[in-house]
Amino acid sequence: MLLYFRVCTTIAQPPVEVPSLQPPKNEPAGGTTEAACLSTPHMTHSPLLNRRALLYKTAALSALALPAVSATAQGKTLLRISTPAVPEDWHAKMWTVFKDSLERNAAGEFDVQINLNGALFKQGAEPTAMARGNLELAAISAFDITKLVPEFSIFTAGYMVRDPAHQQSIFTGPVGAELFKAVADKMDITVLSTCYLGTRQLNLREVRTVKTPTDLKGLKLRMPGSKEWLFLGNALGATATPLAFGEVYLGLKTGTIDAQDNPLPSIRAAKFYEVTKQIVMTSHLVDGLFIGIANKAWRALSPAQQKKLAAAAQTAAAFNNDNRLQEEAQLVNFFKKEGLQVTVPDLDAFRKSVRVAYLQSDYAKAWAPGMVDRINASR
Ligand code: KDO
Repeated sequence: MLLYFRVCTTIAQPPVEVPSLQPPKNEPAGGTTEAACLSTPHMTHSPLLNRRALLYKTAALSALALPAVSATAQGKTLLRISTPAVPEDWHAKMWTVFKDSLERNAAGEFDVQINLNGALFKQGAEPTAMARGNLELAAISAFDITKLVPEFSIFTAGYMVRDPAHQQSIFTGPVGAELFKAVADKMDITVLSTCYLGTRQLNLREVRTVKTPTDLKGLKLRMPGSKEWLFLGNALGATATPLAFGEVYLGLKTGTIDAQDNPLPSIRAAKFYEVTKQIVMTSHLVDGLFIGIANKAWRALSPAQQKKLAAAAQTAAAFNNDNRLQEEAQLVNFFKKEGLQVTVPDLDAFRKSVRVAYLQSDYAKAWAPGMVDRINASR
């Protein structure tokens, strides 16, 4: 599986001419995201989406007045990266691998600036920062993409993707190509590779018997700040509450939240195990991040530079994927040694109830006909 996984998704997107339609939301780091404040139910063609699209179009058009790409005093092409990831996590370390690869293969051509911990842009604000010409690269989530590409919400649905190999087969195949084309058209972002963020599990402050979704009733479960994330938390049976990643440790420590969900490697890297007592192996989301570059920056590169950059993104994703998979397989033992209880619930009960919640939701209305079957059939 590890070998298979090494082959990262690389989708060479055709240049996109139309300005993209993405809402402005790159506010200074910290606080909850714009989306967290928007609690109206998701509608494919809701007035909210139209307003968002209009605001985004305005931002994109004004960005066209800016130089196509930023250059440093040394004449290097500036590549700014922003991520909420903590330095210890693989999807933070992979950016150093990306930078090293470019320094090796394109010496003196790029100035790669890596900003971790959401220090440059707050979590989820990266796509708009890219549209405004303030950021060149980021690893964006399906949840962020869904805001402008509603059909992408199929990858925010619990239990849709079976496992990491299935995830790679989807995004290296025709489904991935189709959806990344939509990302390029609507967000003006070229996806270069797909990273496995890990399989999300529940992580509780106090020990609780959890067999079925009913057992999570009343549990204040922190989710990232958007209505798509909150939908997932509520579909699991808990009471979802939004909080930025950087505030989760304190929230667990002080008890303002009862639980959070993240893949095991992130629970280790962000040290959430220090302030929690249980991990419930719900495996509810095989989560991914997509390394994307703003098309304005992408189009300003020569074909040779594009090739080197795409290769660096593949190398970085492969580094993340391999290490994360290896670590994920060993972490249950680590958490047990740290004194946490690791329990397995009735997975069928969770799967059934979460699937029903999504299939009956407005999200499913935006999924292309037959897409669930195509995803299931991806090998
Ligand atoms: C989180 O906030 O729980 C999450 O895991 C959501 C992901 O989409 C991603 O933003 C991730 O945080 C950050 O990269 C921090 O690991």
